[in-house]
Formats: sequence, C-alpha cells, structure tokens
Amino acid sequence: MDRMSRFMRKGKSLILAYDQGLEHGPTDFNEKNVDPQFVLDIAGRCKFDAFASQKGVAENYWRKGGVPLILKVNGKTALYGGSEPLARQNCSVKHAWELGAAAVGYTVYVGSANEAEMLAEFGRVQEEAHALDMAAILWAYARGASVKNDTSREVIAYATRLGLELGADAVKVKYTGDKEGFRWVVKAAGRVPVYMAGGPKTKDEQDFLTQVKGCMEAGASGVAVGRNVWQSDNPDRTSKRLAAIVIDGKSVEQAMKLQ
Ligand code: FBP
Repeated sequence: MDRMSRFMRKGKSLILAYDQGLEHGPTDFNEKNVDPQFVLDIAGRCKFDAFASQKGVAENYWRKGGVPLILKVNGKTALYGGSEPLARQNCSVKHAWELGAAAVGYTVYVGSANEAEMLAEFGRVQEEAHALDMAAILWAYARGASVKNDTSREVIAYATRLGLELGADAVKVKYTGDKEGFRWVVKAAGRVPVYMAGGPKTKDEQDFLTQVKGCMEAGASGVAVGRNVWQSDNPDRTSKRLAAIVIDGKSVEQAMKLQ
C-alpha cells in the first residue's frame, strides 16, 4: 500500500483537523467540542479519511483500528504576540509511528524570519517519516512581516511549491478565495496533492461549501477542516455535504439537499 492510500478514497481525502486546542486555545470550543471524544466520534461516524491532532489528544483518545491518524509533530500557541512565528517539533516521528499514525503533519510558516529553522526541521521529519513508511504532510502557511497578502495566488502557490520542493506527500494551504487563482496554486505543486484548510466557521454553510467546491474544481485533492465541521450545529449533516462535494464531486446545490 502506498503511503497516501491509507487516507485517500477515489484519490481524494476528507480530513478532520483538531489541533486548534494548541494553536488557538479553548476559545474555539464550546461545551461539546471541547471534548476530544466528541470530535473523534464525528470523524469515525461520518467516515472521515483521517483525524489530525497533537500527540496528547491522540494518546488519550485515539485508538488503532479506527479513523487513520495524522499526528501533528510541531505547533505553537496563539499567546505568542510577535510577527515572526516559529513552531518547533514537539513529538518525534518514531513516537508517531509507535502510536500507529498513518502520517505526520508539520507546519512551516513560509516567509517568517524563522522559516529556516522550520524548513530544516521538516527536512528531517520527512526523511524519518519515509524511512518508517509514513506520509509527511506539510501545513504551509504564509506568515510574518514580509508577507503582505497571505492569501494571494503568488504567495499560496509559493507555499504549495514548497511541498513539492521539500518532498511532502501532500501540502495543506489556505484558499485564495477564487477558483482561477487556486488552479495555479494546485499546478505549482506538480504531483503533490493539495488540501484546503477550512478557516473560521462561516455564518452560512453554503458559503463554506462553495469555497470547498471552488478548490476542488481547481484540482485540489481534498480538505483538512476543523471548525466548520465540529462547530456546526449539525456536524453529521455538514460532514455528509462535504463528502458529497469532495469525494463524490456533487454540486453545492446537490450537497445542500442532503439532510
Ligand atoms: P480549521 O479548518 O479549523 O481552520 O483548521 C485547519 C487548521 O490548519 C488547523 O489544523 C490549525 O489548527 C488551524 O487551521 C491553524 O489556523 P491558523 O494558523 O490560521 O490560526
């Protein structure tokens, strides 16, 4: 089995991200989704292709044999107030492998004054992951004072290109906001699958699904989303609609009819 087929269906992936407890803190959570079990249950029940979390959540809640795990091996908090983010490794690739993860995830803040450290660290993580037959997924987010527009087509295409240059098995980026721009973003990654990150929950679910449809039509290989699913009033219905668009290629109108 090749590294990516562990969490791809019909060449696409629907990934549920739940590392926001570290990245943003509990401010993203309510009484229900503050409980990792609530979110892990959505991932299993709604047949997500993978669940992405930090190691503590995985060690305490995730079990082998369920939804495949993508273990984030670096991260930082939102309490850091400076403009040049740095997220250092906090978990070894070997530990991710021992836990049973199918892949490791690593964030590089492209354009940050600290990017060199993250680029070097990702280089090691990628080699270690491949030696253990695990995929290495790059979260490539443009950040820092030098980055004027973090969702411009040029900047995001640079981020996906890094996925190819650095040997990532997939690269996850923010949406440019337009299908045409995202086509270039996908093209810049060559053969490396591109996933769209969700972002804050939209007021209207249809707006979110329209973004997802736009990135899929532009050639993306899936989405890795969190808040738009587990903050939804009806996470099961949102997940079903997402899968219809991402995996089955349905239109937004067709997806919105699903209950
Ligand atoms: P969301 O769909 O909730 O935005 O999650 C995607 C994600 O990449 C998470 O894995 C991560 O915690 C978060 O976005 C980081 O977002 P940001 O760096 O923009 O605060």
